Amino acid sequence: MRLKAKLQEVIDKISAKPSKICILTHTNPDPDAIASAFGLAYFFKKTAKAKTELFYDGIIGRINNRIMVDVLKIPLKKITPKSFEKCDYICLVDTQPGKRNNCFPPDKQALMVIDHHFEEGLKIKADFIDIRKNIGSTAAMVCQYLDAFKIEIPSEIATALFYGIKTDTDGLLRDYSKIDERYYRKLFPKLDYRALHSIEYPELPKEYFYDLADAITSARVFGEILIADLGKAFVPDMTGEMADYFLRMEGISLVLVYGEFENRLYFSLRTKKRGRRLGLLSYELTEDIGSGGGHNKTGGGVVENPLLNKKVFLERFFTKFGIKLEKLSLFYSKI
Ligand SMILES: [Mn+2]
Repeated sequence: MRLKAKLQEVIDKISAKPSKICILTHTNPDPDAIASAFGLAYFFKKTAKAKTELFYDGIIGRINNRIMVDVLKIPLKKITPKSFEKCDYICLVDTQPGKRNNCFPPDKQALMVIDHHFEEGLKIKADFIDIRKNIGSTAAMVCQYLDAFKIEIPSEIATALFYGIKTDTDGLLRDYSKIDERYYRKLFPKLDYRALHSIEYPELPKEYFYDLADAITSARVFGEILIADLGKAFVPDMTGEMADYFLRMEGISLVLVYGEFENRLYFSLRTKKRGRRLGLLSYELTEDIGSGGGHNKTGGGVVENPLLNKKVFLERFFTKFGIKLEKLSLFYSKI
């Protein structure tokens, strides 16, 4: 098997001397990135007896994700300027060197790059590159690695990987592949159901409801499109959370939610329709003013310097869908 042979080369390389392997997620890690880092660390532990450290450089915003790290005891740490010095090798999960959603110096050589996002024209330097854009989650790719070496997956890692696949594919309903489906089913008997429930239905901070109120009062509709402005979001991930929520509104097929956090504008796009290519759209909407990406039915990104660029971003979105400002109406006046 080709994949196994390629993985074996990595294992041989790191086993040659005692080494520390650092695993880096994207800036504000989602469950798929967190689970992939956790699963990959276990892979190294079992195959190479290697020491690992798990890093991110932004914030773990979504309350579910914080609880996930907490209850599954995932040793994910915020990176410091000195962290890379401690690493003999660095792996990136759910992101790639050169993408703006991670802090990895693009000229540096990585050990492994494992991702399922679209990005053209990046020159990646790594011993092992596995980038598959037709797969729904990085977590399912890590499951494949564990499977290739017949490694039994303990409950806390199974729960993390399952939640990673579940959130990235919306429970196998969006942008998923046969591989996601296979491991979603395979992991199911191993789950810690109590932990999973506490991750999926956590207590929510008051700030969550303030943002929810802002989202609802600001929401405007234009045909099947809903746009909401959170003003200042309490965490960047609130845009995704609210976009998922609004997509459940009847008659709505495309949602844009944006909000400011620490002088940057974060946005999320969601659709129910096929073929909208929201990842590519996010990329185009942020050209020269930020960064964006995603998949078919989900997209998102960041706009730098919102004072200057928020208008540019919104105008691009309005132009793309032929939205006229005066035709936007409050969503509740439509019902
Ligand atoms: Mn992912």
